[in-house]
Amino acid sequence: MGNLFGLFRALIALGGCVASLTVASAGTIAEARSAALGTTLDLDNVRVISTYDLVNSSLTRSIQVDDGTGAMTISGDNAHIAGLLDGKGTGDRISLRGKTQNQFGLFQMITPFTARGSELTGEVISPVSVSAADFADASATAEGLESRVVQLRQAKFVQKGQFAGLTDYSVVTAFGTVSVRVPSNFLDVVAQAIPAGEVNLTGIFYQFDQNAPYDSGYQIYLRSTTDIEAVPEPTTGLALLAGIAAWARRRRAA
Ligand SMILES: [Ca+2]
Repeated sequence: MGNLFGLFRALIALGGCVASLTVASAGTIAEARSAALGTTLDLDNVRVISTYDLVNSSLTRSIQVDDGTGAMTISGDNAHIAGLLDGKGTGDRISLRGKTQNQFGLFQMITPFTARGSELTGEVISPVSVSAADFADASATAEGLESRVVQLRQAKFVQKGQFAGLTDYSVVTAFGTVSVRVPSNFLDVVAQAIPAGEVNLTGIFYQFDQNAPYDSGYQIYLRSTTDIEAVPEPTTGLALLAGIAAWARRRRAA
């Protein structure tokens, strides 16, 4: 029995060697995107930018990574993702091998994964500032923003009440309306009050599009209550301006 097990392991190892010979040369996220879908390839030294579990399942999850060429989502069983992270988190770096996939327009890397290393670098992730135009159908910027941590400023929810999981919301900005999704029932934002006033929203730039050419369905995926920041009332700004004007008048008069 022990010998059989040993043989089995040897065969798996051999399979691994054979597979490694057929891995397409990649390295960067841009190279992964330009390869044919379903290609097994390497991502080298990509930065983990978000580890919030946005998959509505207790068994599978996703994370987002970026490098100098783009960002992407990595999806798999909890154990597989934990293996890739190897105890590291947001701001740290990982290298991996996986298979590319397009799921409803979202470019991803899926199992089988091979963890190829990780590094504790603790970089600070700054959200990329976006506006409503970035989310428009056939937007020229959307694919480059996909899977990035983004921030949409001065947005107001159309809906009232409480957030529910697996639900789309709309926010109105000065430059148009954007779709915001609570992608899972397991997030802390579920059952929290939908803010009535203006907010700055952080989240993941996501796509859900069931039809080729996959150039629509862009949304922000909310991850946590900490992604919602209240914007001070406009009157505060006006009061400040009035205060400065009064000070200037006094200064001139002095
Ligand atoms: Ca896409």
